[in-house]
Amino acid sequence: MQEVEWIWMDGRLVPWKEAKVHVLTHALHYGTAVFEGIRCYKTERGPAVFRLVDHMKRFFDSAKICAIKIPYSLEELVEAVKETIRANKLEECYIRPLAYVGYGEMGLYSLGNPVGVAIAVWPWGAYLGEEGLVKGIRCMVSSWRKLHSQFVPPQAKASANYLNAVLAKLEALSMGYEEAILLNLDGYVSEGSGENIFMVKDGVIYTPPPEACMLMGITRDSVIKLARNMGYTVVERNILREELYIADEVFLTGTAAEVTPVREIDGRVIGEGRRGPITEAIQKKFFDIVHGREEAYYHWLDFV
Ligand code: PPE
Repeated sequence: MQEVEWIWMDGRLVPWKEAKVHVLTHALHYGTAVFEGIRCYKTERGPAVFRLVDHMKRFFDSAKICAIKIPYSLEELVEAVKETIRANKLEECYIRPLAYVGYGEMGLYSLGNPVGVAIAVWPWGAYLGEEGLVKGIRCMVSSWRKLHSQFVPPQAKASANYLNAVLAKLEALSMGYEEAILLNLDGYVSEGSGENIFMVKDGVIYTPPPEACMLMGITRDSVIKLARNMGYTVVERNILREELYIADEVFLTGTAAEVTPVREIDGRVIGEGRRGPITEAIQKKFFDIVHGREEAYYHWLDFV
């Protein structure tokens, strides 16, 4: 990863290399941490963070679900994000807020341990490759199932949940694919290892509903809204694995992945085997919005 100068840690900016924790930090042992992934884009009016307050609200919601008490207010962390971007003089970056149960007592009961908060920013290009954004990527349906909400809460962006995602991602790459799609315990499509999923069939856009055990993505929400504003019908309903195979288009959404077309799943070519027209239209609109070229969506931008 590309290092920058400063990381915000527990209320102050510390040099990148000094942003460290003790090896007996609770979260390292038990995954007791929550995080966010946010992007800041270059616009004509300077750097702008996409849906910063919505991401921070989800950060606090994730913490609440996991009984992690963040010792700052939402407003303080929103300001801390902007301060960190300014301090590092970045025009575009990825932003990673993290709240973790720190060093104190060992063992599962952790309510007495301090909670540490960090905000790191760094330049991060296309998550699934520049070529992937244009040509589409190849995915496999993972042999790992998506975590069920009766085991751990998928709607919390909790570090512990990501072992599931990491296993699926490693498997997909070891099999020569670029990304994994996970089914849930009911056998319906849930999401990608780090993205939500959409499919297009006969001009209608479909995406799994909240009960499909995925993270409620902010990019997913943005795409549903902008697609509806563009006149498309978007339906939230359960999707079967084989429906993906015969879809006209499939695409993934996420802060890191942005809007990435899928051109192949499990060796089946999706549609024409390249970025489909509806995916392209949505992707173009998304990039116009985040880069500040759409005044109607300025309310989604937080200028640094
Ligand atoms: N599902 C999962 C499991 C997920 O991790 C993400 C984001 C999404 C859906 C999309 O959510 P949103 O970013 O709000 O649209 N994944 C983050 C972490 C990726 C990583 O490799 O780390 C991200 O995109 O920042």
